[in-house]
Amino acid sequence: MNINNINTDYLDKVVAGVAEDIWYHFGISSKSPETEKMRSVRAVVMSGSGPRAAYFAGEWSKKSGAEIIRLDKEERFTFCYCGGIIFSSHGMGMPSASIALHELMKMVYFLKRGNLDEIDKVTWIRVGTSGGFGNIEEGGVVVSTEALEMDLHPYRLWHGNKQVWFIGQYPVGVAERIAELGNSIGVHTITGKTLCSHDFYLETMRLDGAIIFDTEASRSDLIAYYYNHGIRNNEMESGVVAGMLNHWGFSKFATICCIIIDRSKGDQVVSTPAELAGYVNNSEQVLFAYLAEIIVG
Ligand code: R2B
Repeated sequence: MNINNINTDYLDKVVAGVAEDIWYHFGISSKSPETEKMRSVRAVVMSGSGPRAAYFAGEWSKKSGAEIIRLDKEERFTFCYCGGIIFSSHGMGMPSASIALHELMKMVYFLKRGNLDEIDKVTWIRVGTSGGFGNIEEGGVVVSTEALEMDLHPYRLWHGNKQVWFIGQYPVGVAERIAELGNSIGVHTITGKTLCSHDFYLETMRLDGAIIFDTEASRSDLIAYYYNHGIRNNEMESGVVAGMLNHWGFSKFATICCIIIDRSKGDQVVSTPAELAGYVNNSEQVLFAYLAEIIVG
């Protein structure tokens, strides 16, 4: 872990009980009694949608026999704790996901009483949906090796008039192991770079938004350009996930996304609800295979 990049001045006061940290968007604080039941957290699983986070917790409860602690406040994020795992939603897009990440990282620091070795043992996994860039069919799964924005540079933010840069790399050993497990259970799983966009329509070169920048030809050219740079899928949160977790120096984290549309074929998600459920189920199976290995095995 990189102690210089962690706001220890503030977080250590919270650990000591001198300050109360209110994790406002989750409706819980460092003084809430629920925290005592979450001290043995070993993984944080994040998904875009709240119902999906709750569903994951339900599945983990069936497998582990552990009870689910579910927080009442759900208008921003859904949060469940079950059997050593926090299951949380992060909403859509990097501004939303960054809020969830700040509060979840602070929570983990508090739960592990600021012990960096214990904090680093926590594995972070985002599981989501994405568009594929050519060599992977709908229902296949991509595990990110690096997250890049549309200019092929990693996540960055403005601080005043300066840009603050983050690192987009994912731990390769984790990504490769997840892909190996995915393939071993019959889900076509590849590793590759992920394009992380700020917009579902324009930045992703769609021609079906309210505003367009592209033509069919420019879209095809751009998809080929990204593919040639190692991009295998596109979603909207992997950049901030890698950026913030790398900043603290976590060693184990991943983004696992199923493909719900082949972007070289079009823009509209035309799969039926049953087909979509099947695609999403593939990423869930890969997730649970990995959780079984790191938590149970
Ligand atoms: C994948 O799906 C969402 C957009 O439909 C977004 O959160 C993402 O990354």
